[in-house]
Amino acid sequence: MPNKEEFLKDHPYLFNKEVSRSDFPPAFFFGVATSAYQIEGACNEGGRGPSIWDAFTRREGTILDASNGDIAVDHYHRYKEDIELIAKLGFEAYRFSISWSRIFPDGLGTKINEEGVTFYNNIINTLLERGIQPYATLYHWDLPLHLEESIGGWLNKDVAKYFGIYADACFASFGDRVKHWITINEPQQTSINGYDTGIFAPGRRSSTEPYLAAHHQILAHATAVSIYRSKYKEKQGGQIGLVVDCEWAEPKSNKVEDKIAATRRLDFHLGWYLHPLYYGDYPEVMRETLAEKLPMFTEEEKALIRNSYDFLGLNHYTSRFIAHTTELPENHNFYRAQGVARIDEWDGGEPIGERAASEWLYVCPWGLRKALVYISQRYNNPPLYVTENGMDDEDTGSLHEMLDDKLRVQYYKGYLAAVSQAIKDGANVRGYFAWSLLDNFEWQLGYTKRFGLVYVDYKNGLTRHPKSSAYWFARLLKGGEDKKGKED
Ligand code: GBH
Repeated sequence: MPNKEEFLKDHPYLFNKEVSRSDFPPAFFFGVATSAYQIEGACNEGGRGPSIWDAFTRREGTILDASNGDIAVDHYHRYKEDIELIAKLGFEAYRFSISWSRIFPDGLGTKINEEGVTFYNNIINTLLERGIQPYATLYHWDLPLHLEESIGGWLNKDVAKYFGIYADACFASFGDRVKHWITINEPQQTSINGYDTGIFAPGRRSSTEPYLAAHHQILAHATAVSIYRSKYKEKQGGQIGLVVDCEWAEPKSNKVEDKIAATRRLDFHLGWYLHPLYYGDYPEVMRETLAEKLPMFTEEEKALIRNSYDFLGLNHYTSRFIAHTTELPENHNFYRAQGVARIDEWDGGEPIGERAASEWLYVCPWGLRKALVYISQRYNNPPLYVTENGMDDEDTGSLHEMLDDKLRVQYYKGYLAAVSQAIKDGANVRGYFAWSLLDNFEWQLGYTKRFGLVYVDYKNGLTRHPKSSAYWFARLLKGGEDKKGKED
């Protein structure tokens, strides 16, 4: 492992006392992000059909606190109040996701559900009235349950066709006002956690299915992009892209085998999706390692997927040291395939960064700069957005304590400084979204972890209370002018 003191000497930007708006280009903007299943609730209202997460959360033992998103934080009924909050804090953009089964309840695309369209029209119109730019994600993990049950969901190639029909309906209904579209959020999580570790819906454990689920997500993405470009882009003048997630992989040592292992890890995580979108096929190292497990693209499909994005989004939270290894975990096919060890401490045993509430999340701002610069250099400097970045707290303290989220303020200071450095290094980063506006349903961890800038009081009518970090952003965005709340 690297020596902490020596390593951090090379990262002086982290020790800037404050970041300010002037550290970013004038056109750079700040937003907040959410996703439908995590906040909306109203699972049986407005004609919504069930999704795979409704079914998964009902299976015993899947969710830490046995909860679900039936009510979530009731955003479906409180969207006006929530958008009011976004405006009050001074954010200029809002990234939300559309629930596929609110638009097409059975996913097949035969009959559009007008109540679902009205709900998202209300959101979009309310945002625009407040001068907030909508960034819409078409898929944040909530596949219509009927598609899972009737055709096998992401394991069936036809899912790409149905996704195309759904995307088309969204472009037609909302594209006069939505100018930034994200097809799929973190395809890697659906592939690995949905089909390898099984901790996410649909909860399968297989050594081959993750590669099929990924393949079909790539085709679904490219199908939607091709529809947007041929039918809507010219008229509507918007942009469309994909959001990938990536933990930064820092080589454990200067040894060649560790450096190669770190690059291999990035190829398995980012390259799995970005190589097809850029070159038309998977990274060579995945073909070599996975052989016949990795599906093939036809020449026609290669032409469809190549260059199928106007921008890329990166969701980034944390980093690890990576070493070459041949001792591989038994129960995790994906790590076995990669031949890497993932290390969370410095030389001497100190954690790689301060631990957030989730076990996987350590505060390592330097990794975000490296990840952005890596994507820029490896994929020909595309327009980039940080589409998620944030940390969680354990749900322990009193309301008063939970609102004083000092570590989150530190987190954002460090990570924003890292974004500003990446831009100075030449990365074409155009905007940044904090995850998340509200405390919400954190998937397999239920409501036990809180990622919000705004506290949601689950025991008292789901009332919203901005945390110190929210006021910190408000001051940053208003250029230092003091609003409500106090400095940490
Ligand atoms: C994002 O994924 C999601 O887009 C968002 O919906 C979510 O709320 C946010 O993260 C916070 O988690 O349990 O050790 O196997 C980021 C990628 C995927 C990282 C799930 C952690 C679980 C790791 N995350 N993963 S583990």
